[in-house]
Amino acid sequence: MSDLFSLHGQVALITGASRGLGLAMATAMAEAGALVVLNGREPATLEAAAKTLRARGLKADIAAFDVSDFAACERHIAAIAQKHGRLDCVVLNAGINHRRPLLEWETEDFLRVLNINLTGCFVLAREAARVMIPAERGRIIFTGSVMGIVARPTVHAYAAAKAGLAGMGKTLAVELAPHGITVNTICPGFFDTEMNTTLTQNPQFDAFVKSRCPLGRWAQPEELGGAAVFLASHAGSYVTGHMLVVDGGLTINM
Ligand code: GCO
Repeated sequence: MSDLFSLHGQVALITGASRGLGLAMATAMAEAGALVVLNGREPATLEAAAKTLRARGLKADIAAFDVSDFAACERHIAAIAQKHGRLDCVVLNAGINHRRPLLEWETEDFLRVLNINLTGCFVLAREAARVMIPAERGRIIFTGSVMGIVARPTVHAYAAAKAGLAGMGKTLAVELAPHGITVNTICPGFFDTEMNTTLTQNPQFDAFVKSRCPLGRWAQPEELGGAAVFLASHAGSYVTGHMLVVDGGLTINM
C-alpha cells in the first residue's frame, strides 16, 4: 500500500509553492518521499519553506523565478533536470486572481493573469516534456479550479485560464501518452488560503460557501496534498487527461 503512493527517488517541481495550495502539495509530496523543488518569486520565502521541510528530514530545494518570464521557465527546467539528474513530476500551480466587474477590467490585467495562470503552465509543461520524453515517463499536474467548470462573476481571466488548463491538459494527455507521460488537472473548490482572504473574510461569501458546499465548510490547504501524491505516484499510473475535482461536493450540488 505504501509503495503504491511512494514518491521515493523522484524529483518534483511545484510552482507557486511558497504558500497556500502549492506549499501544501509540495509538503505532501515530500512526505511521500520526493525531493521537492519549490518555485516562487521570493528566494527568502522559498528558502524558509524549504528549511522547514528539511528540518523534518524531508528533501527540498528551491528555484526562484517568475512563471510569466518564459525564458526563465526554459532555463530553470533545464537547470533542475541537470542539477538533480531527473525531473519526474511538475505541479504547475502558480496562479493569481484579479476580481473586477467586467467594465472595470483593463485588457492588460486580463493578459497578466493569463500569462501567469495559463501561458506559463504551457511553457513549463513543454519544457518538462522535453526532459520527460527521453526518460519515457513523467507526470504533469495542473492546478485548475472549479471556476473552470462553473462560474461566478468578476473572475473572468482566472476562469478563462483555469478552463484553458483543463482543456490543454487533455490535448497534452493525448499527445504525451505514447511517451509514458500522464497529464491531469486538479480542480480545487474553495480553500482557506491567503489568496482567498478577501473571500473568507467576507461574511456573505463565507455563508455562501458553507451553504453551497455539501461538506459545509472551506477546505484547508492540506486537503489537496493527497490528490497531488495520487496523481504523481504509481497509484495514478492509468489516470490521464482527468479533471480531479476536490471541492467538498460544491459542483455536484443543486
Ligand atoms: C475566486 C477565488 C478562487 C477560488 C477558486 C476555487 O475569486 O473565485 O479567489 O481562487 O478559490 O476559483 O478554486
